[in-house]
Amino acid sequence: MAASLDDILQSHRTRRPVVMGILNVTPDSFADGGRFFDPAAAIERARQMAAEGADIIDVGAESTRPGSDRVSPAEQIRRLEEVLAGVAALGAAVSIDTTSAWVAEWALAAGAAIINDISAGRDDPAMFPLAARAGVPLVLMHMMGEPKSMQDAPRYDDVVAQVRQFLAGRVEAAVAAGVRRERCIVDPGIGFGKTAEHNLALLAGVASLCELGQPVLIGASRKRFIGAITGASEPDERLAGSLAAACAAYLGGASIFRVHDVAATRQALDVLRRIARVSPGM
Ligand code: HH2
Repeated sequence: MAASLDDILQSHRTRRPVVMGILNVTPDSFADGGRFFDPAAAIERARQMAAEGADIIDVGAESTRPGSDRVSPAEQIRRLEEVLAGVAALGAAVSIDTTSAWVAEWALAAGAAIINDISAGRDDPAMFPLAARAGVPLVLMHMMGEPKSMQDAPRYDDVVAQVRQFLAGRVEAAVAAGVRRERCIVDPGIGFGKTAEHNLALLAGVASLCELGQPVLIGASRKRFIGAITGASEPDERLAGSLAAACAAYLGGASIFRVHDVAATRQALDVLRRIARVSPGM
């Protein structure tokens, strides 16, 4: 059974691993760009991920890979039009990966139930009021700079402390705008304005992010730092490294995982959860 929205928002307490499958309706995402641009292929891919145990299908129509250009809200809606309702009918909750309140509002009306905003409400001042009005879970992600330029020599004094402080501030800003605190999910934004060392520090420092008291989401799947460490140059060669990152983050307290490989992640985290249950020290 896919997790309910309540299960998702309680996952940091229950330790239920929540798997969010990635569906990019884009011609250019780094790992699967173009493969699911066709609406029928996109819905079929979502159906497969739901069957493999995805609790959430994260649908995005704008690639945010390093160096990417922005996609207008109207074009995002055009790409999503023939896909979203079909995906929402599958049983898993749908999250809409956008920084535009207009796109998010359209997607919620078409069946989405979660907003995934990688700008954490900074791109569009209408996003927090929308999330408050709609009463939906809201993912707030850390990003240094913006996708076009974020990998140009990012620098931090203490990446974990700075990301934590940023996320705490965005939760307070969302709450001030009327979003209920228990509906805020935080995400350190692996790969968004971070070197490989920064990403590793954040994965090792998940426990500190969990102290904010919100569910923590981690999106490390197939990302470039795994290639930098292992030499796996193609994104689809990075499954084992992606699983290691998800497992490490789970042990640190993260409970929601945005991934390309749903079946493998589901299996790894379900086994890890059972081991953790019989091992009080884990
Ligand atoms: N990463 C990407 C997109 N959206 N959302 C959250 N909350 N956390 C993430 O880490 C995250 C995200 C990366 O996007 P892109 O480069 O388009 O590729 P893909 O969607 O295949 O991961």
